Amino acid sequence: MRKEQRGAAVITAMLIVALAATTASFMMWQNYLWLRQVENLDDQAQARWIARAAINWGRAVLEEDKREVDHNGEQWATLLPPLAAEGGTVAGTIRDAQGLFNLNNLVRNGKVSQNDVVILTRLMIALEIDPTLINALLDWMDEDSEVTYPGGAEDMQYLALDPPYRAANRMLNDVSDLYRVQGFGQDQVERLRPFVVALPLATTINVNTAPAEVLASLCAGLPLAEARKLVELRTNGYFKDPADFRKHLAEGIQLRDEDYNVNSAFFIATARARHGRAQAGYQALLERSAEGRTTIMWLKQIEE
Ligand SMILES: [Ca+2]
Ligand SMILES: [Ca+2]
Repeated sequence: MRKEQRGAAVITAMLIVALAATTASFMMWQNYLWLRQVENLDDQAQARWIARAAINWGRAVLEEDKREVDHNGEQWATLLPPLAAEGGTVAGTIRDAQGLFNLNNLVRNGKVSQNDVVILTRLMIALEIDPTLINALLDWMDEDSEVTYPGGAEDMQYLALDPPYRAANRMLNDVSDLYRVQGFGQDQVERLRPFVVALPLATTINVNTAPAEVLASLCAGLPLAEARKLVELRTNGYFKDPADFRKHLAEGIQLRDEDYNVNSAFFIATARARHGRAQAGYQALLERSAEGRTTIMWLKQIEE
C-alpha cells in the first residue's frame, strides 16, 4: 500500500470512530433527556398523588371532629406543616368556609333575600366598595330578567358586550364568577375575596371562625372595633352555642337567629406536595353531613 493511501485509510478509520462516538454520545444524551423526562413525569405524578392523599387526610380529620361546635382551636384547624411523605413533602390547611359571607345566600330559590343584602351592604361599605354593585349581582343570580336599579344588569346589558354572554340567573359556582358581573373588577373582587365564599346552598355564618369584618356585617350596630374584641376573646376559647355569642353582644346590637351558628358543614382544604423536582397542589370544598361523612364538592389543581 502506498504511503498516501495508508494515510487516507487511517483518516477514514478515525472519522468512522469519531462519528460512531458522536452518535453514541448523542444517543446517550437523548436517552438521558428521555430518562429525565420520565423521572419528572413520575415526580409530578407522585407529587399529585401525595397532595391528593392529603386532601383525603383532611376529610378523615373532619370526620373525626365533633360537629356540635367548630372553632379554630380544633384539630382540623391546625396547620399541617411540611411533612416527609412517600419520598416527598406535603403541607396543608383546612379553613372553615362558613366563617365567610356566602354570596349564594343573597338569592334563595330564585328570589332575593333582603336580610342578606343588608349584611353584604354593610360588608362592602366597610371594605370601601360601592354597595350598589350588589344590584348587578342580584340580577346575575335571580331567575328573572328584570333589571334592579341602580346598577343592575341582565341579558340585555351582557349581550351588548364583546364578546357577548348571558346573565347566569343562578347561584355562583365560585367567587371568581364575580368577574363576569357588571361593575366587578379585580379591585372589588380581590378586596372581597378574603371575606366571601360561594357555597352550593344557603348557609349560616359560624361566629367562631368569622373574621371581625364579617361579624360586624352580620350584626346591626356592631362597630368593627367591637367585633375585633370578640375575635380577640375567641382566641382563648369559643362560643359554645348561639346564646353564648349573643350574651357577649352589647345591648341594642341586633342579629337574626337564622343568620348565624357556632358550627359548620363546609370547609376548604388546601394541600401542596413536592416530590423530586416536581410540586403539585389541590384545593377542595368539603361538605360534612349531619352524620359526619365528608363529600368533595369540587376539587381543583392550584399553582405553585
Ligand atoms: Ca368541631
Ligand atoms: Ca336575573
